[in-house]
Amino acid sequence: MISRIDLRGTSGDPRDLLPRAETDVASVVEQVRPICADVRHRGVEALLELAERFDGVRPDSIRVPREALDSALASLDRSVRAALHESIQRARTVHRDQRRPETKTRVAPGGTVTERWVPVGRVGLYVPGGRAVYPSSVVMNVVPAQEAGVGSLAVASPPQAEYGGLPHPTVLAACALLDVEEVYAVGGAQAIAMFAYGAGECARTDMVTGPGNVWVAAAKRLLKGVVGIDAEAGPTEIAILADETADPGYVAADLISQAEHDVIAASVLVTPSPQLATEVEAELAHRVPGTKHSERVAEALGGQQSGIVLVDSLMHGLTVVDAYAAEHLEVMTADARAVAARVRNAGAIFVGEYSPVSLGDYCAGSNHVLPTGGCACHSSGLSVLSFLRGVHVVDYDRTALSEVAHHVQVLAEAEDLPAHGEAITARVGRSGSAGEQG
Ligand code: HSO
Ligand code: ZN
Repeated sequence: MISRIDLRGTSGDPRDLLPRAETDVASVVEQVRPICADVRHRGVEALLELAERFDGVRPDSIRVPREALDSALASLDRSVRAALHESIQRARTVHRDQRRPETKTRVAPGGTVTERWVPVGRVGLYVPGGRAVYPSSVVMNVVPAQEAGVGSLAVASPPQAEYGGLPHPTVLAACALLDVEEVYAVGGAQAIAMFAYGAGECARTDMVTGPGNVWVAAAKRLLKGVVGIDAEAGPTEIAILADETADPGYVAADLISQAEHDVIAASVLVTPSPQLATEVEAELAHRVPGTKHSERVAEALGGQQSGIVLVDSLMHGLTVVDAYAAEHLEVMTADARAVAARVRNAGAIFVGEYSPVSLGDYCAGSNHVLPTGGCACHSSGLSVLSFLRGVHVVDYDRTALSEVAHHVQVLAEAEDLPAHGEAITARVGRSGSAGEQG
């Protein structure tokens, strides 16, 4: 069911040989454009009509009433409540440590540059609905925003016909647990447009984050600039770098765990051990039929985006996983810590046999909103830093300005921007001596 890709004996950049999902966001952008324009011009009325068209239900109002949040929390299963609570606590512990103190650098006597970290003012968090109901994603988006000090925070999630036009009750309960009071029953591209332009009670936001399907990704691509975005989240990926010491049952269970998300999810094993490959194939054949979403899993594992990649050695495997830059990378090898320390490109790294991706999805304390599609070679997952801006505060006195004036004037002239130089001359005159200073 899962294909093999034999990279043994090859060298160089393996990217074109590796399996990868292709989601065509660009082709959807044109369909999303009129939706965004409609929300921009007709606001709430457009949102209600779009809900009817795409979600099959017209909510009573786009704003979820406070009572609906309270009652969702009151009727939340006790063990789910306890688990969400634990997830929130652990995420808070980790994300709190990501806060940055301001740094003040004395560049010259009388001249300082301070980097001040300022939270984004207002953020919109998108939480998917429908088949994927992820209260855990509420936690992973809200906690870093709150820990960054974002003052105003709204959540949007699609209205569900079976819940009378409200978002899924577990999503609402998670919002209530996190003290998020501003929640909208709006889904898909139109939710991103609502956050970008504002509509009715929902004031426009400065930034939108959160996962979503290809429509959400297309809306983010279209509205980027009007509003800040985190990333266009693609389908979930797991890569596992494992050697002959790995437990094939664990490897198979973890490949299946992320394949469960979507038929286009990617599960990739990279191993120098043909024996492990064979054992994992046997484990998959044994486990897939027994798992609840076996059809979806089988399609994901059998898709061209998944595979077992054979490599010459662990070193070769490291080259391959770095080139792949997986959203999640598990390292299940002898001395896994040392091997993991050599990895450069992955959204998150899971070390050894007791740190599976599912732990990170819910309760490790790490964030599960991570770069997909190879973006881990240049981007990070969601964190407190995603919601902070580093603002440079430049503070020079007259002496400090005089001391460097000549260099500024020379560079201004070199760029044929003499008015730049004149802004300095107006203050400290034309300084010739700085040239001798070097
Ligand atoms: N693995 C997903 C996150 C998730 N898993 C949510 C379960 N619920 C993408 O990182
Ligand atoms: Zn997951």
